[in-house]
Amino acid sequence: MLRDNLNLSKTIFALASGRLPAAVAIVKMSGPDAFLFASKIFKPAAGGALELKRSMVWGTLSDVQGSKIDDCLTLVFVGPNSHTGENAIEFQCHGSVPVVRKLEKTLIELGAHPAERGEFSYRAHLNGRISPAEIESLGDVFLAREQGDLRKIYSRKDGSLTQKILSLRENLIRVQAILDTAIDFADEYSNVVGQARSPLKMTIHECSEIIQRYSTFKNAAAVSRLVIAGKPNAGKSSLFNALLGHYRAIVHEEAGTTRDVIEEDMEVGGQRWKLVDTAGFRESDEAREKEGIEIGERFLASSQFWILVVDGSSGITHEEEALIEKYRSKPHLVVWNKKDLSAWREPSQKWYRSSVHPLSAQTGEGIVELWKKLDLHLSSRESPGPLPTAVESQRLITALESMRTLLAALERGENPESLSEKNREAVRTLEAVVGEVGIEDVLDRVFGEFCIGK
Ligand SMILES: Nc1nc2c(ncn2[C@@H]2O[C@H](COP(=O)(O)OP(=O)(O)OP(=O)(O)O)[C@@H](O)[C@H]2O)c(=O)[nH]1
Ligand SMILES: [Mg+2]
Repeated sequence: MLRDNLNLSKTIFALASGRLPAAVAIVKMSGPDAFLFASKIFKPAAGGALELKRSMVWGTLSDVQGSKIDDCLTLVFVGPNSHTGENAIEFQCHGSVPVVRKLEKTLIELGAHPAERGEFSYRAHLNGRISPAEIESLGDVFLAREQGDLRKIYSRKDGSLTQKILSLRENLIRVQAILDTAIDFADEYSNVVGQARSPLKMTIHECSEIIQRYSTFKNAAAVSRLVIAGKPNAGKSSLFNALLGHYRAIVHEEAGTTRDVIEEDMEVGGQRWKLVDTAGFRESDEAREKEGIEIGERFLASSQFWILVVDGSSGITHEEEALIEKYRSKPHLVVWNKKDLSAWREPSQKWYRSSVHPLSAQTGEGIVELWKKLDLHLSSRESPGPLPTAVESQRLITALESMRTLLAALERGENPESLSEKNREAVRTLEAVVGEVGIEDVLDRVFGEFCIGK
């Protein structure tokens, strides 16, 4: 555990950049001897020695025996004005496995220690450079899976969760007033206490929703599906490829090319979606193709959004009209494909009502506009409301438990004094949700999940 091993007199290092090999590797070092160690193995190309001043210097890295490791850019940060608050060095060398291994071996020989997960950030906290709440948000930035997550994390600062918690607290204060009345008017007990049930249940429901929001964020709720459907040869696979921007699904002039379902991740409206290419809908005797079509329709039934691709050069069929009718209530767009062909005709007026989009999946004409429409349609999927942090969500679980205890006691018909005490406890736990975050709160959760080098 980080806390037990922490020793600020040690100088630590870690590879802070991604997996090797890579164009560039960044090896960070921080601690009282960081500058000393760097000056022993790095020689500036311009001559002289490395200086202890905020700088970026090009030069050569060598091991302790003087044999060259790499040409490298060295960044010098002087404490306390550095990320960790200590003297810190960044070696930006070539992202080659032997270069980085040799550099790490050299740093160990000099007396530096490999950093633990989150140790740089922990030192930054101890040196007053970063608060536990900031560390926690930083942890969530690494957990984020889609661009929309970043917006939720960065907008926490607007205080909307605090506002929400305060309004829920108001509900409990109302419950308190009701319970206090019940103490004073014992003969009206059941009538008065009954009035507490509704605001309490509402508060419980809203707390559960906020908690759910964090667990959905952290555990990446099932990704929504955008299914492309249509009759064989309409150009579904061509559209699938055009949307993904590369050739993934096999496109062929022979109808029935796609036999099963192909899925790829894509991001629309700041969120992750699974784009699904299905086999064309039609009656088929061929067992294998039939299976593909059925799977396709199952996917369509469970999708959150779907696109019907119509071959605009031959027009819409009764089967396709029936499909729109069947899944009309599910959000969708109709793509009027093959606009590049001379046989292509504008859809008849009635189809405009269901958001028809003309394009050519083959030439790409109209794809950008389709993206814009999808962005518009799909970005409103988000559940509204602020995203709590892990600590807030944990504290909300405690508050929820105390509210549920109160509700159970209320249903059992406990005496109003005892209910009143339980409600006071619920108010306290709810107020604690937005209380200050201490380092102990984030220690296990954040540092355990941080990358080495962060
Ligand atoms: N001219 C033209 N041809 C297109 C367009 N889109 C698709 N095609 C052609 O239409 C044929 C069928 O395209 P696919 O994308 O395989 O159609 P599909 O709907 O996936 O077909 P199945 O998988 O068989 O159900 C291919 O020859 C494509 O090149 C388009 O916008 N313009
Ligand atoms: Mg296909």
